[in-house]
Amino acid sequence: VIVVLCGGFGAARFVEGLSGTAQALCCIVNVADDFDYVGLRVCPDLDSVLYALAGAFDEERGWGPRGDSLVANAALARYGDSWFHLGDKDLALSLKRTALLREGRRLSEVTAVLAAAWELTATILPVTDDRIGTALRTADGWCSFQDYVVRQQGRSALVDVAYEGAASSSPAAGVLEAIERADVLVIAPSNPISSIAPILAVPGVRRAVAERRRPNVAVSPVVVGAEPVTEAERSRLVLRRVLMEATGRAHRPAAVAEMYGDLIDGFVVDRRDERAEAADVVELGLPVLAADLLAPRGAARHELCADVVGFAATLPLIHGAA
Ligand code: FO1
Repeated sequence: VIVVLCGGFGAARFVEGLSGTAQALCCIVNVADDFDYVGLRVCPDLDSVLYALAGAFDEERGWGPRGDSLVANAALARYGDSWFHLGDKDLALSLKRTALLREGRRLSEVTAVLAAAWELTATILPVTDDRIGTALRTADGWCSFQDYVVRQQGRSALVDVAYEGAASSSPAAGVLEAIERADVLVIAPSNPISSIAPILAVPGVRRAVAERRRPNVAVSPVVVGAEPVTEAERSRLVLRRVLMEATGRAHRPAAVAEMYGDLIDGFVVDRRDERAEAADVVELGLPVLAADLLAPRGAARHELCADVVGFAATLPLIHGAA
Protein backbone atom coordinates (compact mmCIF):
# COMPACT_ATOMS: atom_id res chain seq x y z
CA VAL A 1 0.00 0.00 0.00
CA ILE A 2 1.15 3.52 -0.80
CA VAL A 3 0.01 6.25 1.57
CA VAL A 4 0.04 9.84 0.33
CA LEU A 5 -0.30 12.90 2.56
CA CYS A 6 -2.36 15.24 0.40
CA GLY A 7 -3.56 18.79 -0.01
CA GLY A 8 -5.71 19.74 -3.00
CA PHE A 9 -4.40 21.03 -6.32
CA GLY A 10 -0.77 19.85 -6.02
CA ALA A 11 -1.75 16.43 -4.75
CA ALA A 12 -4.51 15.98 -7.33
CA ARG A 13 -2.11 15.66 -10.26
CA PHE A 14 0.09 13.32 -8.29
CA VAL A 15 -2.59 10.91 -7.01
CA GLU A 16 -4.08 10.76 -10.48
CA GLY A 17 -0.74 9.42 -11.68
CA LEU A 18 -0.58 6.92 -8.83
CA SER A 19 -4.10 5.58 -9.28
CA GLY A 20 -4.38 2.59 -11.52
CA THR A 21 -0.82 1.48 -10.74
CA ALA A 22 -0.32 -1.95 -9.22
CA GLN A 23 -0.29 -0.87 -5.59
CA ALA A 24 -3.24 0.00 -3.41
CA LEU A 25 -3.51 3.68 -2.59
CA CYS A 26 -4.61 5.49 0.56
CA CYS A 27 -4.82 9.29 0.54
CA ILE A 28 -4.71 11.08 3.90
CA VAL A 29 -6.07 14.52 3.22
CA ASN A 30 -5.88 17.98 4.79
CA VAL A 31 -9.15 19.41 6.11
CA ALA A 32 -7.87 22.69 7.55
CA ASP A 33 -9.20 24.73 4.61
CA ASP A 34 -12.71 23.24 4.90
CA PHE A 35 -15.40 25.80 5.66
CA ASP A 36 -19.13 26.51 5.66
CA TYR A 37 -20.47 28.28 2.61
CA VAL A 38 -24.17 29.20 2.34
CA GLY A 39 -24.88 26.53 4.92
CA LEU A 40 -22.90 23.78 3.17
CA ARG A 41 -19.78 22.01 4.37
CA VAL A 42 -17.17 22.50 1.65
CA CYS A 43 -13.99 20.39 1.72
CA PRO A 44 -11.77 21.60 -1.14
CA ASP A 45 -8.86 19.21 -0.63
CA LEU A 46 -10.97 16.07 -0.11
CA ASP A 47 -12.94 16.97 -3.22
CA SER A 48 -9.89 17.70 -5.38
CA VAL A 49 -8.46 14.29 -4.46
CA LEU A 50 -11.81 12.58 -5.10
CA TYR A 51 -12.23 14.15 -8.54
CA ALA A 52 -8.60 13.44 -9.42
CA LEU A 53 -8.95 9.76 -8.52
CA ALA A 54 -12.14 9.66 -10.59
CA GLY A 55 -10.23 11.17 -13.55
CA ALA A 56 -12.61 14.14 -13.45
CA PHE A 57 -10.60 16.94 -11.79
CA ASP A 58 -10.56 20.30 -13.57
CA GLU A 59 -6.83 20.96 -13.58
CA GLU A 60 -7.12 24.03 -15.71
CA ARG A 61 -9.38 25.77 -13.20
CA GLY A 62 -7.73 24.21 -10.17
CA TRP A 63 -10.85 22.88 -8.43
CA GLY A 64 -14.07 20.98 -9.04
CA PRO A 65 -15.01 18.53 -11.78
CA ARG A 66 -14.30 19.29 -15.45
CA GLY A 67 -17.14 20.83 -17.41
CA ASP A 68 -18.97 22.17 -14.38
CA SER A 69 -21.39 25.11 -14.77
CA LEU A 70 -21.95 28.11 -12.47
CA VAL A 71 -25.73 28.58 -12.65
CA ALA A 72 -26.30 28.42 -8.89
CA ASN A 73 -23.27 30.62 -8.29
CA ALA A 74 -24.63 33.30 -10.64
CA ALA A 75 -28.04 33.09 -8.90
CA LEU A 76 -26.36 33.47 -5.52
CA ALA A 77 -24.84 36.76 -6.70
CA ARG A 78 -28.26 38.35 -6.10
CA TYR A 79 -27.83 37.61 -2.39
CA GLY A 80 -24.20 38.74 -2.30
CA ASP A 81 -22.88 35.18 -1.92
CA SER A 82 -20.98 34.47 -5.10
CA TRP A 83 -17.36 35.08 -4.09
CA PHE A 84 -16.70 31.34 -3.82
CA HIS A 85 -17.16 29.75 -7.24
CA LEU A 86 -18.72 26.45 -6.30
CA GLY A 87 -19.90 24.88 -9.57
CA ASP A 88 -23.29 23.16 -9.92
CA LYS A 89 -22.03 19.58 -9.86
CA ASP A 90 -19.64 20.48 -7.09
CA LEU A 91 -22.56 22.00 -5.19
CA ALA A 92 -24.32 18.63 -5.42
CA LEU A 93 -21.33 16.96 -3.75
CA SER A 94 -21.34 19.49 -0.90
CA LEU A 95 -25.14 19.18 -0.54
CA LYS A 96 -24.90 15.42 -0.16
CA ARG A 97 -21.96 15.68 2.25
CA THR A 98 -23.78 18.24 4.38
CA ALA A 99 -26.94 16.09 4.47
CA LEU A 100 -24.95 13.05 5.63
CA LEU A 101 -23.06 15.08 8.25
CA ARG A 102 -26.40 16.40 9.56
CA GLU A 103 -27.50 12.79 10.09
CA GLY A 104 -24.65 12.66 12.58
CA ARG A 105 -22.14 10.73 10.49
CA ARG A 106 -18.44 11.42 10.77
CA LEU A 107 -16.61 13.16 7.91
CA SER A 108 -14.50 10.03 7.29
CA GLU A 109 -17.64 7.87 6.89
CA VAL A 110 -19.27 10.47 4.68
CA THR A 111 -16.15 10.68 2.51
CA ALA A 112 -16.22 6.88 2.09
CA VAL A 113 -19.86 7.06 0.95
CA LEU A 114 -19.03 9.78 -1.59
CA ALA A 115 -15.95 7.91 -2.85
CA ALA A 116 -18.03 4.75 -3.29
CA ALA A 117 -20.55 6.73 -5.35
CA TRP A 118 -17.66 7.57 -7.69
CA GLU A 119 -16.62 3.89 -7.70
CA LEU A 120 -13.14 4.68 -6.44
CA THR A 121 -10.86 1.82 -5.45
CA ALA A 122 -8.41 4.05 -3.56
CA THR A 123 -9.17 5.07 0.02
CA ILE A 124 -9.64 8.75 0.90
CA LEU A 125 -9.29 9.57 4.58
CA PRO A 126 -9.68 13.04 6.06
CA VAL A 127 -6.81 13.34 8.53
CA THR A 128 -9.32 14.10 11.29
CA ASP A 129 -13.10 14.09 11.78
CA ASP A 130 -12.73 17.13 14.03
CA ARG A 131 -12.99 20.68 12.77
CA ILE A 132 -9.59 22.28 12.39
CA GLY A 133 -8.79 25.43 10.46
CA THR A 134 -5.79 27.27 9.08
CA ALA A 135 -5.99 30.86 10.30
CA LEU A 136 -3.95 33.61 8.70
CA ARG A 137 -2.93 36.86 10.30
CA THR A 138 -2.58 40.10 8.37
CA ALA A 139 -2.11 43.65 9.64
CA ASP A 140 -5.94 43.71 10.07
CA GLY A 141 -5.99 40.66 12.36
CA TRP A 142 -6.78 36.96 11.96
CA CYS A 143 -8.98 35.55 9.20
CA SER A 144 -9.85 32.11 7.88
CA PHE A 145 -7.97 30.50 5.01
CA GLN A 146 -10.69 30.72 2.33
CA ASP A 147 -11.55 34.26 3.39
CA TYR A 148 -7.96 35.35 2.83
CA VAL A 149 -7.21 33.30 -0.28
CA VAL A 150 -10.48 33.54 -2.20
CA ARG A 151 -12.60 36.40 -0.84
CA GLN A 152 -9.76 38.86 -0.23
CA GLN A 153 -7.65 37.41 -3.08
CA GLY A 154 -4.64 37.34 -0.75
CA ARG A 155 -4.13 41.07 -1.10
CA SER A 156 -2.64 41.93 2.28
CA ALA A 157 0.74 40.83 3.64
CA LEU A 158 0.77 37.85 5.99
CA VAL A 159 2.46 37.94 9.34
CA ASP A 160 1.46 34.66 10.97
CA VAL A 161 -0.20 31.26 10.47
CA ALA A 162 -2.00 29.09 13.05
CA TYR A 163 -3.84 25.75 12.94
CA GLU A 164 -6.94 26.29 15.05
CA GLY A 165 -8.28 23.24 16.81
CA ALA A 166 -5.44 21.01 15.63
CA ALA A 167 -3.83 20.47 19.04
CA SER A 168 -7.08 19.15 20.53
CA SER A 169 -8.10 17.07 17.47
CA SER A 170 -7.70 13.32 17.00
CA PRO A 171 -6.77 11.42 13.86
CA ALA A 172 -9.73 9.86 12.04
CA ALA A 173 -10.13 6.09 12.43
CA GLY A 174 -7.62 4.30 10.24
CA VAL A 175 -5.22 7.20 9.73
CA LEU A 176 -2.44 6.11 12.10
CA GLU A 177 -2.81 2.45 11.08
CA ALA A 178 -2.52 3.35 7.39
CA ILE A 179 0.64 5.37 8.08
CA GLU A 180 2.14 2.55 10.16
CA ARG A 181 1.43 -0.16 7.61
CA ALA A 182 2.20 1.55 4.30
CA ASP A 183 5.05 0.15 2.22
CA VAL A 184 5.88 3.67 1.05
CA LEU A 185 4.69 7.01 2.38
CA VAL A 186 4.77 9.98 0.01
CA ILE A 187 4.34 13.62 1.02
CA ALA A 188 2.59 15.00 -2.06
CA PRO A 189 3.74 18.18 -3.86
CA SER A 190 1.23 20.21 -1.84
CA ASN A 191 1.58 23.50 0.01
CA PRO A 192 3.87 22.71 2.98
CA ILE A 193 2.32 25.39 5.21
CA SER A 194 -1.39 25.23 4.41
CA SER A 195 -1.76 21.55 3.39
CA ILE A 196 0.95 19.33 4.88
CA ALA A 197 1.67 21.18 8.15
CA PRO A 198 -1.98 20.94 9.33
CA ILE A 199 -1.95 17.17 8.63
CA LEU A 200 1.23 16.81 10.71
CA ALA A 201 -0.29 19.03 13.43
CA VAL A 202 -3.00 16.47 14.23
CA PRO A 203 -1.70 14.76 17.39
CA GLY A 204 -0.05 11.42 16.67
CA VAL A 205 0.36 11.89 12.92
CA ARG A 206 3.86 13.36 12.85
CA ARG A 207 5.05 10.72 15.29
CA ALA A 208 3.48 7.88 13.28
CA VAL A 209 5.30 9.14 10.16
CA ALA A 210 8.60 9.51 12.05
CA GLU A 211 8.36 6.06 13.66
CA ARG A 212 7.70 4.11 10.46
CA ARG A 213 10.38 1.59 9.60
CA ARG A 214 9.74 1.87 5.87
CA PRO A 215 10.67 4.68 3.45
CA ASN A 216 9.12 8.14 3.42
CA VAL A 217 9.69 10.49 0.50
CA ALA A 218 8.53 14.00 -0.31
CA VAL A 219 7.94 15.55 -3.71
CA SER A 220 8.76 19.23 -4.12
CA PRO A 221 5.76 21.47 -4.76
CA VAL A 222 8.21 24.20 -5.75
CA VAL A 223 9.63 24.19 -9.28
CA VAL A 224 11.94 27.16 -9.74
CA GLY A 225 13.00 26.44 -13.32
CA ALA A 226 9.59 26.73 -15.00
CA GLU A 227 7.02 29.48 -15.20
CA PRO A 228 3.43 28.61 -14.24
CA VAL A 229 1.24 28.02 -17.28
CA THR A 230 -2.32 28.30 -15.97
CA GLU A 231 -3.85 30.90 -13.67
CA ALA A 232 -4.46 28.11 -11.13
CA GLU A 233 -0.73 27.26 -11.12
CA ARG A 234 0.18 30.91 -10.81
CA SER A 235 -2.11 31.60 -7.87
CA ARG A 236 -0.95 28.47 -6.01
CA LEU A 237 2.66 29.51 -6.55
CA VAL A 238 1.98 32.99 -5.16
CA LEU A 239 0.12 31.59 -2.14
CA ARG A 240 2.91 29.09 -1.45
CA ARG A 241 5.58 31.77 -1.70
CA VAL A 242 3.65 34.14 0.56
CA LEU A 243 3.08 31.41 3.17
CA MET A 244 6.67 30.16 3.09
CA GLU A 245 8.08 33.66 3.34
CA ALA A 246 5.65 34.64 6.12
CA THR A 247 6.96 31.67 8.12
CA GLY A 248 10.59 32.63 7.55
CA ARG A 249 11.50 30.32 4.69
CA ALA A 250 12.80 30.80 1.18
CA HIS A 251 10.49 29.65 -1.63
CA ARG A 252 12.84 26.93 -2.83
CA PRO A 253 12.79 23.12 -3.08
CA ALA A 254 15.67 22.90 -0.59
CA ALA A 255 13.64 24.87 1.98
CA VAL A 256 10.78 22.36 1.62
CA ALA A 257 13.23 19.46 2.01
CA GLU A 258 14.53 21.10 5.17
CA MET A 259 10.99 21.39 6.60
CA TYR A 260 10.45 17.64 6.19
CA GLY A 261 14.09 16.74 6.90
CA ASP A 262 13.55 14.60 9.99
CA LEU A 263 10.61 12.72 8.45
CA ILE A 264 11.92 11.64 5.06
CA ASP A 265 14.53 9.38 3.47
CA GLY A 266 14.61 11.05 0.06
CA PHE A 267 13.38 14.11 -1.82
CA VAL A 268 12.16 14.55 -5.38
CA VAL A 269 12.93 17.75 -7.29
CA ASP A 270 11.99 18.75 -10.80
CA ARG A 271 14.66 17.96 -13.39
CA ARG A 272 14.77 21.65 -14.32
CA ASP A 273 15.94 22.39 -10.77
CA GLU A 274 18.49 19.58 -10.46
CA ARG A 275 21.54 21.73 -11.09
CA ALA A 276 20.49 24.64 -8.89
CA GLU A 277 18.85 22.75 -6.00
CA ALA A 278 20.00 19.11 -5.72
CA ALA A 279 23.34 19.91 -4.04
CA ASP A 280 21.59 21.86 -1.25
CA VAL A 281 19.19 18.98 -0.64
CA VAL A 282 22.04 16.44 -0.60
CA GLU A 283 23.77 18.74 1.89
CA LEU A 284 20.81 18.09 4.22
CA GLY A 285 21.75 14.41 4.03
CA LEU A 286 18.90 13.49 1.68
CA PRO A 287 19.17 11.41 -1.51
CA VAL A 288 17.59 13.24 -4.46
CA LEU A 289 15.60 12.05 -7.46
CA ALA A 290 15.25 14.51 -10.35
CA ALA A 291 12.05 13.87 -12.31
CA ASP A 292 9.63 15.67 -14.60
CA LEU A 293 7.22 17.04 -11.99
CA LEU A 294 5.27 18.91 -14.65
CA ALA A 295 4.50 15.75 -16.61
CA PRO A 296 1.22 16.14 -18.48
CA ARG A 297 -1.73 13.83 -17.79
CA GLY A 298 -1.53 10.28 -19.02
CA ALA A 299 1.44 7.97 -19.46
CA ALA A 300 4.10 10.56 -18.49
CA ARG A 301 2.42 11.15 -15.16
CA HIS A 302 2.07 7.44 -14.38
CA GLU A 303 5.77 7.10 -15.19
CA LEU A 304 6.67 9.96 -12.82
CA CYS A 305 4.69 8.34 -10.00
CA ALA A 306 6.21 4.92 -10.67
CA ASP A 307 9.68 6.54 -10.59
CA VAL A 308 8.95 8.20 -7.23
CA VAL A 309 7.74 4.92 -5.71
CA GLY A 310 10.70 3.05 -7.25
CA PHE A 311 13.12 5.64 -5.84
CA ALA A 312 11.56 5.30 -2.37
CA ALA A 313 12.00 1.53 -2.47
CA THR A 314 15.78 1.90 -2.95
CA LEU A 315 16.35 4.25 -0.02
CA PRO A 316 18.13 3.35 3.19
CA LEU A 317 16.08 4.51 6.21
CA ILE A 318 17.48 7.68 7.68
CA HIS A 319 14.38 9.43 9.01
CA GLY A 320 13.79 9.64 12.73
CA ALA A 321 17.46 8.94 13.42
CA ALA A 322 18.02 12.22 15.22
N1 FO1 B 1 -10.31 28.94 -5.28
C1 FO1 B 1 -10.37 30.21 -5.74
O1 FO1 B 1 -9.34 30.86 -5.80
N2 FO1 B 1 -11.57 30.77 -6.11
C2 FO1 B 1 -12.75 30.08 -6.06
O2 FO1 B 1 -13.80 30.62 -6.39
C3 FO1 B 1 -12.70 28.71 -5.61
C4 FO1 B 1 -13.83 27.90 -5.58
C5 FO1 B 1 -13.73 26.56 -5.16
C6 FO1 B 1 -14.84 25.73 -5.13
C7 FO1 B 1 -14.75 24.42 -4.70
C8 FO1 B 1 -13.51 23.94 -4.27
O3 FO1 B 1 -13.41 22.67 -3.83
C9 FO1 B 1 -12.38 24.74 -4.29
C10 FO1 B 1 -12.47 26.06 -4.73
N3 FO1 B 1 -11.35 26.88 -4.77
C11 FO1 B 1 -11.43 28.17 -5.21
C12 FO1 B 1 -10.02 26.36 -4.36
C13 FO1 B 1 -9.86 26.27 -2.86
O4 FO1 B 1 -10.36 27.36 -2.19
C14 FO1 B 1 -8.41 26.05 -2.38
O5 FO1 B 1 -8.48 25.49 -1.10
C15 FO1 B 1 -7.57 27.32 -2.25
O6 FO1 B 1 -7.66 28.09 -3.38
C16 FO1 B 1 -6.11 27.00 -1.94
O7 FO1 B 1 -5.53 26.08 -2.77
